Amino acid sequence: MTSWQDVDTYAKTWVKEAGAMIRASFSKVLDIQTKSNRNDLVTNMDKETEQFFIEKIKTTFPDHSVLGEEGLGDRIQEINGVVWIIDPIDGTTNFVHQQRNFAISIGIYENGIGQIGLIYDVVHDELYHAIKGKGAYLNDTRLAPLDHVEVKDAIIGINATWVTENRSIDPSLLAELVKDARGSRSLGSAALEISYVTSGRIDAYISLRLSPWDFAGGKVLLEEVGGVATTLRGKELNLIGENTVLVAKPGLHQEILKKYLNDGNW
Ligand code: 2AM
Ligand code: CA
Repeated sequence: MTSWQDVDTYAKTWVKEAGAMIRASFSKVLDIQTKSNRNDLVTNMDKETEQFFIEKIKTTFPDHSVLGEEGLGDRIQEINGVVWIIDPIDGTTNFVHQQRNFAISIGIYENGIGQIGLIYDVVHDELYHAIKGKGAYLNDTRLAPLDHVEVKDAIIGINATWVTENRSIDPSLLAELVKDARGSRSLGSAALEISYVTSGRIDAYISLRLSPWDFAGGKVLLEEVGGVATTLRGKELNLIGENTVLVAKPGLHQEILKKYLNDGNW
């Protein structure tokens, strides 16, 4: 039986290797395509990076499965056994437009329980990592448990989409939150924004539409420092399919849910 420590060591080596390949790609011409619409970009690097992980995982851990954003892994209906939930590039729009503010995100789950979380900010060389029960780290520094903060002193990570007319939520609900908070920020990579909550750079992060690979790694990291990740109705996140996501420091999570989201009854 392989230990999580061993799996983590392999995963970290591969993440660093993939990061170096992505950095090297900056000097080459990218092949950019659109997926569901013209704002939904995918590049050859998204696909090549996912394929890189799949080959490494299948060779080293033949009984592990892979759920990847680009769909090159396994067809997964349930998180049974060990599943690597991978976003090879989270924040592809940033990758294409800014060559920064994107991340490799990996969550390794066993029968639905998160065991390892890795999020690599490729350009800043910041690796957020955690093994369940052993604390969360940013590179070599252990991250402190999250402290309490109220909305009025909080920085909220949120995309302006959710405070303007949209198909998912009445924008006036979250507009109130943004008005009451000390500030709002939008980085454009859910994985990085959840890492930022984990390290205390922001206090909460909200999205109305995320896929499992956007938050799987982040959820493991966040829970190691006492943070809370649920849907915007306060329910457990579903690892199969899309979710609304509210990630925050513990007391703040409750305050947002209760005061701005009517205890999840919106
Ligand atoms: P991506 O870059 O891997 O697609 C902000 O756009 C964040 O939301 C990013 O983390 C992005 O991930 C994710 N995202 C964008 N469009 C999405 C969609 N339709 N469904 C789920 N996640 C999405
Ligand atoms: Ca992606």
